[in-house]
Amino acid sequence: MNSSQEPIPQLFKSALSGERRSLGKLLTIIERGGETADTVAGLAHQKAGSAHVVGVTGAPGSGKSTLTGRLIDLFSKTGYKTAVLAVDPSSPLTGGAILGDRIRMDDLAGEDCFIRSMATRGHSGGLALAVPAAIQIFDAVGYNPVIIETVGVGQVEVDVAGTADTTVVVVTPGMGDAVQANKAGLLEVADIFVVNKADRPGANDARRDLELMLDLGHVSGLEEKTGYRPPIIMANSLEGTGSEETLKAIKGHAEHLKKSGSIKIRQKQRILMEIQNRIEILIGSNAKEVLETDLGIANIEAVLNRVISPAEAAKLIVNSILND
Ligand SMILES: Nc1nc2c(ncn2[C@@H]2O[C@H](COP(=O)(O)OP(=O)(O)OP(=O)(O)O)[C@@H](O)[C@H]2O)c(=O)[nH]1
Ligand SMILES: [Mg+2]
Repeated sequence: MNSSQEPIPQLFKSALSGERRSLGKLLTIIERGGETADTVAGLAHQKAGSAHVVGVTGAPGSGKSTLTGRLIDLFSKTGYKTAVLAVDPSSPLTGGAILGDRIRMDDLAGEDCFIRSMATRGHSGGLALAVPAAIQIFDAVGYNPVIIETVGVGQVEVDVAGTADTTVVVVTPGMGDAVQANKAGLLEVADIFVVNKADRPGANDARRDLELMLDLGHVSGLEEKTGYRPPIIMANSLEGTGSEETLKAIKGHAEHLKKSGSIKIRQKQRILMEIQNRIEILIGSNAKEVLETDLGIANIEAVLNRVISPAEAAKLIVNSILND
């Protein structure tokens, strides 16, 4: 049973019929993880598969939420129901921005959009499972596109962004931001660049840096293979300039993915990553229990008696579980 004591299928049914409170409850279950979360994710998986997933990533404070708010507005004007998942970094330093984000985005949000932030609560494994599950739920209940906002700092965030159908990387003028983004591995995952805060000095330099890096091929070989070059858009998201262009670029990239067949590759990539994460978590979380079984005890003995090494013991145990 879940905390709300409502059966999962019932919650799911009312979320499907557009009940926002039920959708919120399902997302809370997902966030908590465990078997119940897997049940919800399983139900969602059956109905998902039509939403376009857009990753919006970039340094803290670069304007991701402000831009996302603009995009929500534009999408809703053209009849799209947008869902936003703001993945909060677990760092207490940036934690204060969460509320601000929500208020800013909520100002622009109406009935036809759903905004949710999700915290890592310190365990990255939780995020690795909760984000794809949340995407599936939004998708299943009819939101399209699903926007994932992440701070592009850690590997998990880059992974989340990298498995979106379309990844928007936000950079700002000054302090070699474009170069920093390159170092963080963000250029490789970018399908669209937005130079935000273009009202500030140095915006053209940032644009030039990005063009140069694109010319030098610091971006994945995708460009040659598919004839797609990530556009660079200048934006002032406070005023809304550049957001129409960003929307067009997202639609253009979606079209490109469909025509080139790459959309299937991206979807497969996302599923592969989820299964891989789940395997790692499954194996990892069972490691301690396995050591308490006969198999574990026998191998520990063998290591203690110096018959086999710890590395050999671990391999023997894992192989024997996999062949079970
Ligand atoms: N001058 C200027 N300020 C902007 C622009 N876009 C956003 N801001 C401001 O920059 C600050 C950060 O904006 P957010 O949208 O919260 O940035 P964020 O990337 O979502 O921040 P985190 O989620 O905390 O990483 C806010 O004070 C915004 O008002 C812009 O185009 N120009
Ligand atoms: Mg934000």
